Amino acid sequence: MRGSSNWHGVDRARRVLLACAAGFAVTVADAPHAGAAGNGMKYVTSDLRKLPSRETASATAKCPKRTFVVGGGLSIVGSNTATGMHSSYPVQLGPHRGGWRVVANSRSASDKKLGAEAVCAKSGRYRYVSGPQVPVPNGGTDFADAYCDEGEPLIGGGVKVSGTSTVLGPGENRPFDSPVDPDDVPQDGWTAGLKNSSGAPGTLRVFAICERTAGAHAYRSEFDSVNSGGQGSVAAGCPTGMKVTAGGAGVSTPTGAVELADSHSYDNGGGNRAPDDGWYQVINNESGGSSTLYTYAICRG
Ligand SMILES: [Ca+2]
Ligand SMILES: [Ca+2]
Repeated sequence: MRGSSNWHGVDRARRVLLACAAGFAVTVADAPHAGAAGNGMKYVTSDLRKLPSRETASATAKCPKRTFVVGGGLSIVGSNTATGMHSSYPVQLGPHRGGWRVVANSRSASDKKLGAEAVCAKSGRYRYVSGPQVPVPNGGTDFADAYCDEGEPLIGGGVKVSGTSTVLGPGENRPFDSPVDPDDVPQDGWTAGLKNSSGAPGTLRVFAICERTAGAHAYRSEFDSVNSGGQGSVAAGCPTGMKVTAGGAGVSTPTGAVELADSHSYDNGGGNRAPDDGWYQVINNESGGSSTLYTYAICRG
């Protein structure tokens, strides 16, 4: 089965409690010409880095100075079901520079390469919300969230998992819809889940990037089923005239039954060569049955 849907997933009422209880670290960034968010987006990719056999490796894409990181992702060259996402999250690289860092897992017998992508806005005002660090004991599964304030819609988000185990990585990583607001639009925050089977304690942290300027936003999802034992991908496109700022993935199977892999923006033509047209996501389905992958794209006019 394949198609479009409303935002999948049952959002957890406990998120509201978490948002109230947690001491979020919040910073606010103002552009030199705040106000007119416009349509200016830069898509920056890092140099390819070696992803050695049976190790983790990281890559960082740097936004141009005085732009604002709003999303990002990773690519694995020569990816297979033994390579996947460990972490993918925004970073501050200097007083006026942000970027996107990714960590990839390899359980593969051969070396691969990985690259990071950063999506950078040339203008606008943003709030960067770092959710609480959630401990996930060995053998356990837990979730982490970061909330945007009402009236400051989500424009991107990411996830950071601790450690260097090549079996650690988020089982979902996506925007979500608050259970208490009246709509079913996932503009309220970012969430991720981790099943820890590494043999050691782990932690999970989620970041939400929230837009403080007025503007048009669209939240899109597409889904398709992925067979057991294989890799599968789903692309979610933005409406004509809008540009993708970020994206993520949810799955129908329990967190940890599938591994997230490549996750980045893509170019569908549309009059330019910029990868501004939507979000592309790959999963490794190691569960015993088929799993449905929901790819999410956040788009801005
Ligand atoms: Ca909502
Ligand atoms: Ca394009």
